[in-house]
Amino acid sequence: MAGTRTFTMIKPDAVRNGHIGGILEQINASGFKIIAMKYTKLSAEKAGEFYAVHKERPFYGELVEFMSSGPIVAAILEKSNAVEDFRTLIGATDPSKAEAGTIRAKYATNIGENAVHGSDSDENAAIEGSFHFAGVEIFQ
Ligand code: FUP
Repeated sequence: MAGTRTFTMIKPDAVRNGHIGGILEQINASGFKIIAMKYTKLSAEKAGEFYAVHKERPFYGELVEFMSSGPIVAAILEKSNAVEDFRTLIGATDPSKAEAGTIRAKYATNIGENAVHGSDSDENAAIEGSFHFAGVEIFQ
């Protein structure tokens, strides 16, 4: 059975461009409940750790630099079929290929600065949620 939680970050480009409110509104309107949330900033070291799976990719250095370039909003979201439904809501990694109306189509800058993160599996949703939040910071 698909899990009920996913993890998201509103990335530094979307925060800089004033889209926190618009993105959270769309997340809520799509039936996701926020059960943990914080406005924070990743150090380069923490960003590197979060994206360690991409370490060998050519864009890793830029990704780490970008993700530590300014504040982000991190959140755990709850909904049935959370991971898949949230990835549908955010759209393709490359915003030029994202469906019209998706969060990335509306708010992303380019493939590297693509406004939001969404976990790609239930397992990663749990790992990424614990990366940012202690159990006492999650409220159901
Ligand atoms: P997604 O699951 O849609 O966030 O995409 P990936 O896990 O494949 O990529 C994670 C992040 O790496 C993206 F959000 C942005 C960055 N990236 C690039 O900069 N260039 C690429 O070609 C692919 C990903």
